[in-house]
Amino acid sequence: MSEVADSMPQNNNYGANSIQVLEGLEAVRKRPAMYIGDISEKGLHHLVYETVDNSIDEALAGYCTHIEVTIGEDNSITVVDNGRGIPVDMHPKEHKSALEVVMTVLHAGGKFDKGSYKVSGGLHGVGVSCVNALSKHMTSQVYRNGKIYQQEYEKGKPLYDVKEVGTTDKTGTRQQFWPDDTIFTTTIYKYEILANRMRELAFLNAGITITLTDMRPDDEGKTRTETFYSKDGLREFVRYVDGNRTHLFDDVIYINTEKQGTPIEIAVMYNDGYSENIHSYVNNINTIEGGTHLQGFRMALTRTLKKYADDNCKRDLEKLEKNHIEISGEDFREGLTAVISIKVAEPQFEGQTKTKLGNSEVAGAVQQAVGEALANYLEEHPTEAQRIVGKVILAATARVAARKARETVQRKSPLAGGGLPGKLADCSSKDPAESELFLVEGDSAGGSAKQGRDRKFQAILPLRGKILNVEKVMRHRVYESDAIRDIYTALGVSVGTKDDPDALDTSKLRYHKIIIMTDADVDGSHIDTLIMTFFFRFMREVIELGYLYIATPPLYLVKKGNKQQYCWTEQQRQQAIEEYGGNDKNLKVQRYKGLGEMNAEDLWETTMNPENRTLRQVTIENAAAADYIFSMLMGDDVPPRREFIEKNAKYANIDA
Ligand code: 0RA
Repeated sequence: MSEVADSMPQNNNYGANSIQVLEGLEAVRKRPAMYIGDISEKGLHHLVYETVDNSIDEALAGYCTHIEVTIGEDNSITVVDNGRGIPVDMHPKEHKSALEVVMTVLHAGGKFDKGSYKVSGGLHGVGVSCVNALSKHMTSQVYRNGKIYQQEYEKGKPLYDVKEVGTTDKTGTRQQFWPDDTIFTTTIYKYEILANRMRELAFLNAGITITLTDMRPDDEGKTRTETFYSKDGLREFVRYVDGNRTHLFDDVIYINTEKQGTPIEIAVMYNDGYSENIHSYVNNINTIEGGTHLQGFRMALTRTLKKYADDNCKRDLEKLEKNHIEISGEDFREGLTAVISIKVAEPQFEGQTKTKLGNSEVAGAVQQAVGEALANYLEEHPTEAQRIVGKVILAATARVAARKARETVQRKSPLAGGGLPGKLADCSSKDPAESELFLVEGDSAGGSAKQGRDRKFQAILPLRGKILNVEKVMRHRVYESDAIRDIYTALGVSVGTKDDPDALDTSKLRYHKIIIMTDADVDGSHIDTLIMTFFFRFMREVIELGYLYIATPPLYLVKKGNKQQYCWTEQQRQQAIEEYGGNDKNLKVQRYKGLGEMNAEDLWETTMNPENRTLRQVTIENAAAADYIFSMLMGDDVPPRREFIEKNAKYANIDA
């Protein structure tokens, strides 16, 4: 994308000019998804990140300490910082105020500041002019030179030249925008989504204070404010995400250095769990698909720990050898939680969601940094080093035991060799794109679902009772669980992680909609969570591809004579009662206690029929926040779980 305004002369040649014309803000409004990812809730929140990122850049340059984000009562967003203020003087080439150029020209963000390179930036790094283009109204104010300057825009077009509107003794920038509801499918901001990102930004950029305020009154008429500030940065971040787990030792292994011009910051903790949780960032962007920085980290971890064990733990290794157990890379990462944050001047983002770092030079830089720092740590902390090695040996032993268990289970299974589980009522279609698998709580609801479904594209797998809590058991228990084996054999894949020989091959998935269908009660919600935890820890790609859903069965049936209505909320129930002339004894309100109480036809009409049903798609807004929440919901510590459930019950249709 080039830095050219949308007012280039029109001509009929398909030359450079024509292409550049398309790069104006009109192009952003024509194809918004190309610039901000999508036009749904995700893209809507992206507007805030894009705006805040400019202030973060100003902070990283050393000129800004406070950023205030406010959700207005009218769902506008205001971002105020105390930086130097965007320059307002005339831009030599454009003959416009620099502020106007920043606000109306694509990619003009860091153009005036030659001293520092722009390291922050939203996922798409498109600049605040995109936010402007996608807002029905935007107001920019700059506090600078003792004056307040202002310009307003509609759909990215200035309403007047930059003007002075007052005086001030402060410096900084204030941006307020109202997202365009003709572009976005929703313009209602979610506090939690913004809070998770602001918390993350505060951890990633130690020393910056970010406040988030929601002016929309809640049920009790109250507004809400939180301040995010981290003195210790990643050290605090890793303690926070791993806070619900029990640690091998209390230390955070911390690295903060620069190698080959790449600033590298890493914090590591070891817990007594079985999963690997690495959260990696490049220029404050969560690289969920990993990349070269992660490669370098893993390589250094494996090599350094291996060398330490070879030099210091000969006896233990001999024992392993006797039992024909070889340590593999993943054994070094069991129970490891890490946050990796690096800054790259010209990042190359690859992969399906453009969140995989491709710069090859980064692997070596990170490997060197981690290799040196970790070797030092191990030498200086023999007790902690012993605990890590002990854990690695246990992991290797358990992994070999798990493989044996799985092989035994597969041999025992009459369906070994690609067969499908006996409980599965499969669909006739073989096209994954149109096929749906319902994971149904209980055999009786499973029966109704089998009768009610459209067998052409809907398959049913009944699950008896609660599935295993994978957060709390060793891998082999996961492989041995009947219900979990039924799920992955029905899906046509095997359980695994990225480096595992049984890595998930998503091209083999037999269904592209996997729909969890449980009762609308506490047990049902618990089963939803257990199944989501399984997918999050063992088949995260299924969620990332958008294949996991939750069905929403109705809560009530309101009936009078031959009229009836299904209701999903208390409000709908009241409305239906009113419509039918109020509560006389001829009126019947049935509360569905479970799916089993619905007959096959009702279940089809309300919950399974694509024409009528509402599916909730399971998404990962923020991987670090999800890690924290899953480990908390499934962990041992009761008080935080109770608090979370009490706070969120009203969103979840749970009646306890
Ligand atoms: C370039 C130069 C200067 C400030 C900024 C950019 C700037 C941009 C934004 C966007 C949001 N908040 C911001 N704060 C500052 C100042 C150059 C100078 O004063 O010499």
